[in-house]
Amino acid sequence: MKISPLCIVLACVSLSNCVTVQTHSLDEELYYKDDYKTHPCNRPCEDQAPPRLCRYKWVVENYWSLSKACLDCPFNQSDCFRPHCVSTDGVQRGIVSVNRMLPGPSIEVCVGDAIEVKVYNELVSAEGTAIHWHGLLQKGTPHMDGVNQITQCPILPRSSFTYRFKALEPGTHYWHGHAGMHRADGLFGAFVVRQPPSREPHRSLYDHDLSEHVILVNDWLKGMTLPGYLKHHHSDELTMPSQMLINGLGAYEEFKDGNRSVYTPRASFTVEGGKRYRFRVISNAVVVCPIQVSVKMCLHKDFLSFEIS
Ligand SMILES: [Cu+2]
Repeated sequence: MKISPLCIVLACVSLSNCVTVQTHSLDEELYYKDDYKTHPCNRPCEDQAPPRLCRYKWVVENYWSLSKACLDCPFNQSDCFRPHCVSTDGVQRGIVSVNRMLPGPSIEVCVGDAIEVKVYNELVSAEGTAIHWHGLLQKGTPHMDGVNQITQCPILPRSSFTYRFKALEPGTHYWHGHAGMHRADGLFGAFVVRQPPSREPHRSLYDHDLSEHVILVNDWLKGMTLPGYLKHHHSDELTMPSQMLINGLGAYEEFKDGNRSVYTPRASFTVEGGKRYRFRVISNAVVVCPIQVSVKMCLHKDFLSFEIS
């Protein structure tokens, strides 16, 4: 059992949060790059169907964009989609990630499902962390809201904490780190709560509501946020984001003889002509908000694709 001195001083709202933190040994399988599309809770929501228990294992780490896991990315574009390759805007920098993904794993469930997320803190920076479930009201489970030092003690380094709550609010939400600058350094992801078509007020407006049509937008610095924040507030220079990322992908460009020759993959979304799609848009803006989103349509022979910038 570990209880940080700070927890005691601040008299945590729920002491049980402190005592359930436990040390652990990490299992390699936790580093598996989970494909959210195959999670059993990501399913069509049906009337009368019983709710499910939806479990996730997350490892919060300091990690690196364009790490050696990326091999020849961005020069070989397929390498950019290798497990644990976080290509972002093509600029190498430290990040804070869940399961070495950016954005982190999506949670996609049906309304009423029970959520269980075991979060391991493996930050080498020895910082505490917490995960907030943005948009979920936590009725009956306020101690699971994930706000560091307010509703829980931080999850200490080399420790874990299991969030357990019900997804009671249908809609497009997201989760994010709620300690230090973690949210700005990559600790965020989608949280979609669907409901049966009979209860979905917008159901008549679209034919498909797909995982790959969730759009997560965030502003992105060239380096870790803390030095940028300090520079912003204590020097004459403002630290403004160099890029916007869409689903973790951004615009690295290398010019040779005046021509763009190399670039990291951009987010693209494919739809079929004549069909209507629901797009769920999430902003994890930290410095720059509001965000303006524009859509560039590309008409191909038998399908339509578009880029968002
Ligand atoms: Cu939030």
